[in-house]
Amino acid sequence: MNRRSGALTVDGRLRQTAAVGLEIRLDRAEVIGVGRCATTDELAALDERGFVIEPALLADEDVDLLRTEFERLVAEDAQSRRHEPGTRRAKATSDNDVFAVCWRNRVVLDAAAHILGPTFEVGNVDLRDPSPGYGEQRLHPDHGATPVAGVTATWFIDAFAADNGATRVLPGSHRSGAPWRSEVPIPGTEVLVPGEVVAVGAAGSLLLRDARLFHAAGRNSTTGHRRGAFVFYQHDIADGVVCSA
Ligand SMILES: O=C(O)CCC(=O)C(=O)O
Repeated sequence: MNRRSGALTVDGRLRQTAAVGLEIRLDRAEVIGVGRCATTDELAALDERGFVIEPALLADEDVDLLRTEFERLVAEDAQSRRHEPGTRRAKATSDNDVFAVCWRNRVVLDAAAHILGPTFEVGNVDLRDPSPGYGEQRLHPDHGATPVAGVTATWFIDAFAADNGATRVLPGSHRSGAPWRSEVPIPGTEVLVPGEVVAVGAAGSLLLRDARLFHAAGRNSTTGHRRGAFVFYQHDIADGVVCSA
């Protein structure tokens, strides 16, 4: 099913006709894009390692607004603690003015065009906050059994650190696949897989990754928040594109 639900009109305004995927054409990125363009080094890192971390890309004022809006959306969602046990989760739709600063970011739009070509879709913004003592996942890509081209932007609404459950990534796994066979149970969460990198950074930083890259949230071993916002760019965004393991 084609979940495409909106498009940019010729004058660059958004035409939204339903939920989920919103079509973006790169030639309109100059109109809707916020901030600087991606550099060739960033795009090369995305190709080679499958991810790149951009420190403190968002201004502190924007991060403050995102935190407030995050809390509002979680409070508004009666199911926020039921989507994934031990976490608070909610969604911001693409018409949410506060989270537009995330999905319209020019570095991310350029990266999506680099991987997907000049036309692609962006999904809702997924919000996730693992509660103290929870949140660890198994390594997984952002697709099901069949690899799907895409880019996922993870925005750090709080600082991501090794002890609060920062995302773990397996460099190069977007090309090689996981280093285990599918019939072998995916390694658990307590033991790091050799080569894993923990994506840490200050609030406002961005983890940009190829959707095929194996990654996992860590456990939040602190008493604080580890709020993150996830934006998915693929050719055809289906609802529930996040594959939590
Ligand atoms: O919270 C994270 O760091 C990763 C979340 C994730 O990959 C997921 O929920 O599928």
